[in-house]
Amino acid sequence: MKIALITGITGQDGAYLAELLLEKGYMVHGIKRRSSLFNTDRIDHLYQDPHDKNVRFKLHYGDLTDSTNLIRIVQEIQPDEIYNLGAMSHVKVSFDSPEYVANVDGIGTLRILEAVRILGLEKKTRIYQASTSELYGGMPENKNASGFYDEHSPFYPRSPYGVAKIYGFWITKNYREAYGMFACNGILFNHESPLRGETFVTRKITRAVAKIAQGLQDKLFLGNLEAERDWGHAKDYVEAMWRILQQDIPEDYVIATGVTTKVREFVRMAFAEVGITIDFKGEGVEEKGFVSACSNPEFQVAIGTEVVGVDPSYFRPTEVDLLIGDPTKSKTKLGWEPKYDLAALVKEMVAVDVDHFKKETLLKSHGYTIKNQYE
Ligand code: NDP
Ligand code: GDR
Repeated sequence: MKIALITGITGQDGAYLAELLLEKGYMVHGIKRRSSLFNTDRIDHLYQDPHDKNVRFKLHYGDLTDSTNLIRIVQEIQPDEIYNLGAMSHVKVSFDSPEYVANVDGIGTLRILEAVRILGLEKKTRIYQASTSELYGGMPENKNASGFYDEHSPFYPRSPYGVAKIYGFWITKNYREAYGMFACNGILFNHESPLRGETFVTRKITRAVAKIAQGLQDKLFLGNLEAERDWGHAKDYVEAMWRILQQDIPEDYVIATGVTTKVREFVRMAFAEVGITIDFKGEGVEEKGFVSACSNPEFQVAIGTEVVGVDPSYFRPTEVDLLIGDPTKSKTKLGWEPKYDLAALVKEMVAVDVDHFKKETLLKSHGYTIKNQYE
């Protein structure tokens, strides 16, 4: 039985990857941080009682800032594969805690590589590093001749997060070249799902759509509506991570859909899922979204209602305007093919959030309240 260790197992990708590896018959170990509240919502359905026989899922307390802890865990479990997904992953927040993000996302990657090296596991343990399209920074002049970012495009990170991740990228490549380690970067473009953190733009939008449609929220405030992203589904992307570590030769791969869409268009698509048509008027901070039609009798929102506004506090000091990736290498070498397109992704995310808030409303109407930590 193969043994995998996932850092960041409590996050969006960690949860999908753990599911995938369990399906493939792996013993899955994950590192979770100690928290004063439960932080395992996304993986609670995978929990196995440690007293049971044949347990294949185990969590360990730990942190990417603590080498001693990482070395101990790697020594104890002797993993065949490590997926380093742990990170402070919010680009905007990285401007507020730049030193922390450098420590976790940058030096944290070094700590994983060193743990493997110190323990003499260079030839046994394969390492996946969660690199990101944020490395490119959306610089238009760095796209390839076809207008995409690929494995050869130069990097120009535009946030403390991107700068920390560029260290992670290069140290992974360096350890591969210096010590012959099977260490690979997946340069993943944005990927979303119903498990996406609530403060990333897609999930913020789908949750707000679900609440506005049900009369639980009046208005959604966003930042830059002009930003364009290459959005895929996290479920497809964790499959690519696994494939990267199953190759004969360690290499770096871009994982993307090759299609880019504006934030404003994502808003339109999400509202359309509940039968609400949005018209945008104005420009920049003056831009607003109004309901121009509401075709679903279940969700009545009056025509003309202002449901979207711009709040400059969500703008970033330096923005990544447009990202679009070229997945040719991953399609040809890994045989990877995404199953979801953006329409299917939006449909699933909105449906899950609508269902969630319907249940919450039902509970409230019967005198129960659920405290949502994100509100
Ligand atoms: P999430 O923010 O959902 O999850 C991040 C995970 O990292 C959580 O489990 C979190 O724990 C954990 N973590 C945070 N800080 C530490 C720390 N100091 N030590 C150990 N673990 C820590 O991210 P995603 O699942 O979306 O992304 C997974 C990885 O892929 C990240 O590295 C991200 O930067 C990268 N990435 C993501 C993309 C995307 O579009 N989703 C695209 C490209 C790269 P806790 O639950 O306790 O907060
Ligand atoms: P990103 O994702 O920064 O690309 O990083 P996010 O969803 O936060 O932003 C995407 C774009 O939307 C614009 N935007 C807003 N963003 C947020 N969060 N909130 C808003 O209200 C809002 N309004 C507009 C942003 O300015 C941006 O242009 C994600 C993370 O998962 C990273 O960890 C990962 O590396 C990259 O994707 C690839």
